[in-house]
Amino acid sequence: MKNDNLYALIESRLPRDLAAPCIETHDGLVYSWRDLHFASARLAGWLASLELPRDPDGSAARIVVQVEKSPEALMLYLAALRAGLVYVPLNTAYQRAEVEYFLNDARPAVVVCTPARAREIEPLARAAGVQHVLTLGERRDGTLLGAAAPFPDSFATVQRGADDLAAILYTSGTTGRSKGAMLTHGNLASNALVLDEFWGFKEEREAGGHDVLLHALPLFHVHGLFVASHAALLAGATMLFLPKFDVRQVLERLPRSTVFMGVPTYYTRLLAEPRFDRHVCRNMRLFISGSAPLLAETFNEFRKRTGHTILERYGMSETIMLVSNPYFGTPRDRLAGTVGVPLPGVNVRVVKEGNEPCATGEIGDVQVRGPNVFKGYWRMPEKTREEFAEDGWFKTGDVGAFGGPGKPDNYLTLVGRSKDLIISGGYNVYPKEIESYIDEMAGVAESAVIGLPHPDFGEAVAAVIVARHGATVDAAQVIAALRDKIANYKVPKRVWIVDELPRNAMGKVQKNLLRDRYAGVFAG
Ligand code: MLC
Repeated sequence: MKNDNLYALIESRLPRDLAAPCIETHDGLVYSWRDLHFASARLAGWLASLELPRDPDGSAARIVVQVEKSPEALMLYLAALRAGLVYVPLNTAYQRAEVEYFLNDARPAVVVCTPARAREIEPLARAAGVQHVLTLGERRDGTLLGAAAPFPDSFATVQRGADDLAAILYTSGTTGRSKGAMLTHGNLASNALVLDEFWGFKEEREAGGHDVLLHALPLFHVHGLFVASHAALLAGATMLFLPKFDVRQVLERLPRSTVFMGVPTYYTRLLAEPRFDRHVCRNMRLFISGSAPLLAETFNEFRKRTGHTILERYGMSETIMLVSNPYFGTPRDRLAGTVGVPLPGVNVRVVKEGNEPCATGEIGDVQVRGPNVFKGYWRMPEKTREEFAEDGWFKTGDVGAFGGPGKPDNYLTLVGRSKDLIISGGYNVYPKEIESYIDEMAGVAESAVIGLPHPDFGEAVAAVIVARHGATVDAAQVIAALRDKIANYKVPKRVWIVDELPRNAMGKVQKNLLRDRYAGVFAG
């Protein structure tokens, strides 16, 4: 019987020479494919030995992981797949209250956190009923690897169907409550296979080439974990692992690399570096950008400086990748300002009221259907129903058009969002969540959180606050209080205290006026 477990696919693609380098770390350690396969087997063996029962509703046990990036973190993800558990990665920037929410929502059986935060996280995990709490540090420290050490370096990957859950990714929502997007083995495998061909990994391999992926993204979101790592794992490519994006380290490694993936901030930071030029990029075949809109200015400057044309693509936690500019064809087929064409097997439509299709060039809501589309939000059936159209298409929340002046009819351009969402340095921030924390603070009557243009992060979070009658609110204190509660990238970089918020005739806060008023504050 065919095993649809994603790891079965990865295993089938392991290079014949298992001694070949799979991951090279920033400090010069080299992990072979054998290391990856064997270590993930030991970890899977340990996970299986825990004999974690399914929930009464049939859900497989969850493992929540909040650790820094390391090869072992990737091995742990692969081990969770192999053991048939549901992997739930958390951004390391999440603060206590955020982690507490995720633990109570995901109800995991196992939690792995950093040694540095064990004292803080373990009590939260125990309070959420978690029996197994282990730690994993960036330098193979912590309790996890010791627990797995006695287990054999082979493990028969657990049988899973395409529709079985592989991961839950938390995405914050318009209501301020984060939702867990449930991704199946089938979602992940189908997307990885499509990208293997669409982005030329297969062609490169078949032509006898060897891709080297410079991996500078975090390992807890779709971009770094699913798109970048899966691409390399299926391609047998070597990954040069950086713990985080660092211009100097990227410049040092680019001459040895063939593929790089990043958010637009990575590209603007590289362009700010005079040493970044054609020579540094001499072995590169592909630069991919995603997670946030790439400015045409960055696209053009990059082409001028390096001779390479950035390939912009479009994805999200709920759908992994859905649309991409082409790899094959001429670089001129990659169009600045568009996210490209629907990926093979993925259906994308732009609709207006009543799900009526829009004409070419007409702006409407972007919806998607296909094997990449997630199964729904973890234990939120109503939310899931709301986010799907009656005929089963997923409403992305993005607004855009196919075609239009000067663009081929099958190219999608995104022009906005129907949801109130800020994307800062490639991270999604929902204003409602931040507003709910601010509105709870003493002396605050109400607040409006907005995204403002920012030269480094694309957009930055800012807040406009009205104090209660007779109360004073201090902007610096608001920022300091938020730092303890929410991930650092969500904390407003500027806070203004005003007498009132602009409202329209319906009483709705006019955030567009606030965005106009403060538009230039981060400029330059
Ligand atoms: C860090 N800071 C940010 C920030 N990242 N502020 C706003 N937005 C961000 N994204 C702030 C911190 O709060 C801190 O402020 C200061 O910058 C330094 O922190 P740092 O951690 O040292 O920053 P740095 O390493 O420079 O990080 C910036 C970054 C990082 C751009 C390299 O944010 C990053 O790697 N982003 C990628 C996100 C990503 O992977 N997205 C993919 C999501 S998947 P202070 O005041 O405390 O000093 C997805 C789907 C898809 O969206 O399609 O891909």
